[in-house]
Order: sequence, then C-alpha cells, then structure tokens
Amino acid sequence: MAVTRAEVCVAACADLFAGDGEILASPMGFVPGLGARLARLTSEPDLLLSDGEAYLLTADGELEGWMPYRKVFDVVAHGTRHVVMGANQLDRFGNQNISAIGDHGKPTRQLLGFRGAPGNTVNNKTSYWIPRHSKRVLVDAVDVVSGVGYDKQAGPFHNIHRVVTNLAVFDFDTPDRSMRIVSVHPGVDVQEVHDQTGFELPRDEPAVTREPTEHELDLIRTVLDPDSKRDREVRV
Ligand code: F8G
Repeated sequence: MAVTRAEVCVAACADLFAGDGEILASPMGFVPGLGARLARLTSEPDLLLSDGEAYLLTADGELEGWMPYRKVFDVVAHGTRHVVMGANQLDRFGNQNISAIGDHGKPTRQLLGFRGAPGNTVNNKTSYWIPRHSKRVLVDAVDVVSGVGYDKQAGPFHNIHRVVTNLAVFDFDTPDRSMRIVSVHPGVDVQEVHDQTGFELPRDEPAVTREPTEHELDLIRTVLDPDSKRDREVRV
C-alpha cells in the first residue's frame, strides 16, 4: 500500500523528538501523539509519554508511571519537556495564537485561551503541528500572542524547534530566526507551500520529507493506529 500523507506527517512528528532522550513528550493532536509513540518505539526509547491526565504510558498504552497534573508543572518549570502544540495562527517568528481572533478589545472569536502556551514556550522545547496549512493559520501577524516567538524577549530556555504541517516541515535556523522550509512532503509542490503561507519564506530548494521506513509503517498501521484515525486529521 502506498505511503499516505498522514503517514509522512507521523514520521515527521517522530523526527521532532530526535535526540531528545529522557524527557517528557507532550504532543497535542492525534498525529503528533502517533509521532511521539513511534519515536519511543524506534529512535527515542527513553522518551516519556503522558496520558495528559495523571499517568505515564508506554507506546503500547501500558502504565509505567504516575504523573498527576501538579507534577507536570514541576516538569514544565524544570524544562525537561518537548511540547508539540497546535495553533489557530502562527507567524514567521513562531508566535502562536490559540487565544482569540480579531481585535483584542473585542475579539470576533474566543478560542482556547492562553492555556500552557506562555510557560511552554518560555521553559520548554516547543514544536507546532498544523494539520491544515493555509494563509488563515500561517499569518503575517498573530492577533494575540499565546506562545512566544523568536522576536520577543523570552529567556534562556526558549526553543521553538520545528513546525510540521500537512504540506511541509519548517525550522527557524535563519539569521533573524524566522521560519524557513526544511522539507516539503512527497507530492507537494513547493509553490503550493508559498501560496498557502501568509508571509514570505526564503526561496531555497528544500529537501523532500522522508517517507517512513517499512518498520515504521508496520508499527503505524498495525500497532499504533490500526483504525487509520490519522486520515481524519490529515485529509489530502
Ligand atoms: C478562526 C481562526 C483563524 C479559528 N482565523 N477564524 C474560527 C479566523 C473558526 C471557528 C472558531 C473556532 C502544560 C500544558 C498545558 C496545560 C498545563 C500543562 C496546555 C499548563 C494543560 C491544560 C492547560 C496548550 C495545548 C494546544 C491546542 C491544540 C488545536 C486545535 C486548534 C483549533 C487550535 C487548531 N485563524 N481559527 N477561527 N493546546 N488544539 O472559523 O469559527 O474560530 O475554530 O502544555 O494546555 O490549560 O494548560 O482550535 O478552533 O496545543 O490544535 O485543534 O479552538 O478547535 O474550531 O478551529 O466555526 O465557530 O464560526 P479550536 P476552531 P466558527 S498547552
């Protein structure tokens, strides 16, 4: 069976955790969750996976530790965590908005609020997952800053690592710490990435995102997501 875009995204999300070692992975969204579990089963066996409530789980869902909410805050403060958040809006410096749309004094949409985003972005390695890459999400300027980007004062542990979308992978390894394309997913024309982004990206020749290995595909299809729920989050 041909490799799907969702499976490429899962592998790209697994690669977010490369080199992280024994830290807490906090993936928000189904595909980043699959990515974290895939990394745990392959490249990052020491990665800790929270159920988002009170426990640490293995990639197969077996209980392996107790981590109630207050302990999550200890880890957030300690910095040994890599969080993958979503975003209603994200700008070129990695400022994220999950709070409100429109004028701050009179927003047109109230969204999730700030949640853990300020503390995460200041204290923890942070990546973003955008399942529907469009100019509505990748914007010139966010309406409210929930997660702090590279053009703000943020302290020594600030580290916006990467952005994975349904079209491409991005990082901020540029002189002014603005976003650039690392790789476009197989079958995506780089022009589509430019057309769907609300700010200028460098016009380099990006690589093609790797496809999952046979072993990874087997894990995704038979162990981690046999019901293909991943296809509901990434519709291509
Ligand atoms: C828009 C736009 C847009 C949306 N432009 N309009 C409209 C114009 C849209 C809809 C309406 C709704 C540490 C930690 C925490 C904790 C602790 C511990 C965190 C501190 C835990 C609990 C806590 C934060 C984690 C995420 C977010 C994951 C997603 C969502 C989404 C969609 C954000 C993408 N650009 N956008 N609209 N959270 N979620 O037309 O209009 O607005 O739109 O880490 O919490 O507190 O802290 O958001 O909105 O990472 O990624 O899926 O709210 O579902 O329904 O799209 O249709 O109603 O007319 P959504 P959506 P309408 S860390």
